[in-house]
Amino acid sequence: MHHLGLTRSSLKPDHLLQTPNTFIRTPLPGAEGVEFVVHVAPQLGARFTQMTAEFAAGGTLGPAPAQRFIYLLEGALQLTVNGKDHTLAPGGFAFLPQGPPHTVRALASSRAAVIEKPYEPLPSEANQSLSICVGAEASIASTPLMGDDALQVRSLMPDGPAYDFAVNTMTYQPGAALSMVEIHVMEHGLLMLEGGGIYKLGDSWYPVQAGDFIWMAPYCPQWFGALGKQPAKYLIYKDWRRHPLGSWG
Ligand code: UGY
Ligand code: MN
Repeated sequence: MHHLGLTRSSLKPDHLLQTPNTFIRTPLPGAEGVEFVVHVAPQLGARFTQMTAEFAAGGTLGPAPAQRFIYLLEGALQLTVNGKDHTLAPGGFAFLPQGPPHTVRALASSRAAVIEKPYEPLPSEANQSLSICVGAEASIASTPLMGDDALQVRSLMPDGPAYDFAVNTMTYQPGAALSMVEIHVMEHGLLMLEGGGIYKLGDSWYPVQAGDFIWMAPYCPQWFGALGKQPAKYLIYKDWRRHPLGSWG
């Protein structure tokens, strides 16, 4: 079915809104039984990739070219790393530093958000050991953003000087909103998980809903307000804890 060229998707120099009716699937090297929607990549100016991996039962990911973060959207995945098996249920996640090999196999038809980022080492040798981290979002305590109980943040990545990106979920009660328009050096990859609302990106305002993906370039003005009768929730990536001048910092 076609829609006479209509879509909510929009690409501007400082942001991308990509809605499911514009998703194109692609295979990637090493993965079997998996199709990928590559939402954002260095080809667009981003310094990371974010994809949705759609697994058939038994499908496997290929080796990671960089640090890898996985958040399971639906289904069940088995992660094997350092000789240990972990089963991820929806809301389960894993951070895998660059280097130690791992395997990811779908125990059922599954969908996962996959974020990959080349590691930016600190100039000093200190504090550079990164730990594998496997967890479940439901067991992470949430904190209100800037004291607003209607906007709760869960940090899924370990924090510390060695880690160069963060992945959080943000849950907005109906009517909750960011308390300010943010403009910052970090870029974002954002997957809407539940509900919807209005996203301001640059000088544009977009209705957004579960299933949509957004990339925000560094300094893209951004604001979100949740609409509707159910909470709105998104998964959000940002680069973190690195000097903008890179190895000079
Ligand atoms: O962490 C963040 O910068 C977050 N508050 N940004 C956003 O939700 N657009
Ligand atoms: Mn932000």
